[in-house]
Amino acid sequence: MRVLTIIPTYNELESLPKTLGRLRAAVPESDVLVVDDNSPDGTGQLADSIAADDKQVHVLHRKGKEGLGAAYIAGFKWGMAAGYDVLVEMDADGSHKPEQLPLLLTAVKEGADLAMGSRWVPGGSVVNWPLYRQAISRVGSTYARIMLGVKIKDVTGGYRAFRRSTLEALKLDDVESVGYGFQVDLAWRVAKLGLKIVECPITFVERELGASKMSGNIVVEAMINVTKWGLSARWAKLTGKQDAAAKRA
Ligand SMILES: Nc1nc2c(ncn2[C@@H]2O[C@H](COP(=O)(O)OP(=O)(O)O)[C@@H](O)[C@H]2O)c(=O)[nH]1
Ligand SMILES: [Mg+2]
Repeated sequence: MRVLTIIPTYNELESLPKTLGRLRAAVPESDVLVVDDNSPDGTGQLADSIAADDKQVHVLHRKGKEGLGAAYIAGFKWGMAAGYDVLVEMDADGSHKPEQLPLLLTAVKEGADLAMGSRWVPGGSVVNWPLYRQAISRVGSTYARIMLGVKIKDVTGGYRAFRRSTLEALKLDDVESVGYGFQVDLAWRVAKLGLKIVECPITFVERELGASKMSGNIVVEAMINVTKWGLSARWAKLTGKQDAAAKRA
């Protein structure tokens, strides 16, 4: 299995080298793609200098900050074109412990089409995460679970391993959401296709360096989208018609 771990970055100058070092040590067989949105702090250049010394590290430079979703989609396309079998999503800030990546990769090896790191299954946990962030995550996940009828406990989580065929089955060009909405959107699309999703317990550690890019707008966007998708899927069921949202996969 050729594995590519995709790390999106925006101003992660302090965190990125630590996370990359841990990842390369913990899972040396995984290649890495840093997707940088022209970070003003020079993260992109730092990634280039690391890549110059390590042929398993690659960098994709984008013109400007277009959000996490757009960065991942560009990374997925790069990885699929390069022939990887498994594509991993991992934050740059150390919140997703590289040492736990083997859990996700094992789940994929054992048949999962999508393995998701989960804070909210037995064995999962959060460290140093402010209570208000935990509340947003738990309430948001529960709301999405009810609205969309998915069984996933941590549907906004961003530590994931996709089997290549899973991404090939999704219409990636239709995915517009950013931030949490993007993660919910992808998980829902995979669930609707009836593919096998496995949640693996992880320990999510709040970043020690740098600042979060999550904003109120991103949370509101996710809530509005989940409401729209859920209502339109229900409406389609009631009227017996397939609506645009229900057809999307
Ligand atoms: N390329 C890119 N990366 C982003 C963008 N927004 C966030 N990220 C990265 O996405 C990951 C998660 O973001 P973070 O701010 O830690 O979100 P939080 O953990 O929910 O507070 C980090 O690696 C960020 O650098 C973006 O617009 N473009
Ligand atoms: Mg973070």
